[in-house]
Amino acid sequence: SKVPRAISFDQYYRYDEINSYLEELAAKYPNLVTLESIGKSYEGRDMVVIKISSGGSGTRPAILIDGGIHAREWIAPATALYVINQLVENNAANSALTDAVDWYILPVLNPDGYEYSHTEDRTWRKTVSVTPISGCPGVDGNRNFGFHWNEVGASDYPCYEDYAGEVAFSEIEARNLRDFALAHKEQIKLYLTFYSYGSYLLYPWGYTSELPPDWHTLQELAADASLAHLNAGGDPFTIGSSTNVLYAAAGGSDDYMKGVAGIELSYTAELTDTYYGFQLPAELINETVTRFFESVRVFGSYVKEN
Ligand code: ING
Repeated sequence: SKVPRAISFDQYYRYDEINSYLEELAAKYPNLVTLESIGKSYEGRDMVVIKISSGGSGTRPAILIDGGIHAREWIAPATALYVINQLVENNAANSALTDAVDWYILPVLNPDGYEYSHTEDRTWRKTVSVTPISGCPGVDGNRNFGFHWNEVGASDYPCYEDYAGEVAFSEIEARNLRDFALAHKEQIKLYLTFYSYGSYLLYPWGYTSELPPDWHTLQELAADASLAHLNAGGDPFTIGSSTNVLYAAAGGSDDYMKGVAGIELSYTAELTDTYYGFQLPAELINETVTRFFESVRVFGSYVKEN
């Protein structure tokens, strides 16, 4: 697989290039980085979680980040990759974020779909698994998690973009993330999943308009993260529960992490912008990811201090 000459944030990378970069980091920073395959995707690609930990033998509070469950939302893996880059290769400046907190980052949760969106169809959203209707492959990964699955905002029809799947966790990618999260649920204090677009910071629930009992904490932390983004030159985020500020949709990973895995702080970040939509030009990656890293800092500090 190709190794990028040096990682940069003025281009989008293919799946192999992303994994090569992670391998390069593991080789170069063995005291900070370990890689774990959490299983294979439908088409057999390894799903690689990078663990960034400066010590503590797995006893420190941790943050779980993923991106790219929706294939076409390319800025999501790019942002996850930038977080990795800053925590590892710029650790001297960011050591406060890794001296007491561990980070588990899965930059591409739907690698088959991500590749398909590069090679076949730039607008592809779903996984690529076979469904009961030939000619309509793929399940919406963010409708496939097993908590109030398929109750609202999802479709039973395989040809639709928000197809929930035949059963909850029909998709191996969702199962792999579930199993990883459940195995580390005591340690993980905050879950952050990257999407585009529209500049939202969303918290549960997506399955109901009712708010979780700790919504105030979720709201305030998101407001702090949004302020940091604004101060870095970014848009303000619209903040609220998914149902109340965007739309109702059950089966999302954020609802599952809070509702089943017990990770109280669970967020969906709909990254910038609103003009280009999914096809954010590569020239805008750098400002998008550097601004959002300021929000990540806020989440990291909170986990460290609480
Ligand atoms: N966004 C999310 C989606 O899966 C979302 C937003 C998540 C809505 C959870 C409700 C619940 O539809 C994108 N960009 O697809």
